[in-house]
Amino acid sequence: MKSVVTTIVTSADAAGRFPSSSDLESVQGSLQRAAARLEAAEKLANGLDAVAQEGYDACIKKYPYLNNPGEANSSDTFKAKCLRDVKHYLRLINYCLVVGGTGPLDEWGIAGAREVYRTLNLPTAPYVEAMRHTRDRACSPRDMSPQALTEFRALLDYVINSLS
Ligand SMILES: CCC1=C(C)/C(=C/C2=NC(=C\c3[nH]c(/C=C4\NC(=O)[C@H](C)[C@H]4CC)c(C)c3CCC(=O)O)/C(CCC(=O)O)=C2C)NC1=O
Repeated sequence: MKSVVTTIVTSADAAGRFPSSSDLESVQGSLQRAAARLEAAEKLANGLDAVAQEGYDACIKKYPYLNNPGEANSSDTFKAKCLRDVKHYLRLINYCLVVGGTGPLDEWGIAGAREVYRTLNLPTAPYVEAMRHTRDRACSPRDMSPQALTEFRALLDYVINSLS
């Protein structure tokens, strides 16, 4: 799985050189933020179901037409898949917090996602809204420390930007 460490070592290796001092600085920066990321991962994991449900509810509230006949939230199966998808993104964010890189999101949640959603006729704006709601709703110190919240929000923003 890709992490900041594997990414840097692999690219230095591919170029046939040792990691440069700026490479090492970025590894060091990532390790310094590791405690905050792990805190965010733990808090998110504890609340994952509730956080996903809230994000899902917020996106359907913003786009109620999705409940109309034939639309993507119109049956129990579709509703369950939508909630599951929101949960998938939060879980991928959780993995990213643990590894310290965007690899899991890139590989499983972003690369090729647009094509899949286009083929299934699923709009991406509701996904973005679920992530935006989660980002704006999360707060410190209620949910996590300020540093942990910064790490969590950065990954939510990453998904928002990638699917917008
Ligand atoms: C781990 C990463 C991962 C992701 C992200 C993922 C997404 C994903 N969502 C899917 C379906 C789906 N996703 C939704 C979702 C929604 N309905 C709405 O109203 C909203 C627009 C949206 C929720 C925000 C729906 C309705 C389907 C079924 C569409 C269909 O069968 O026509 C499918 C097609 C396969 C299936 O039906 O399960 C994939 C691949 N799968 C993965 O493995």
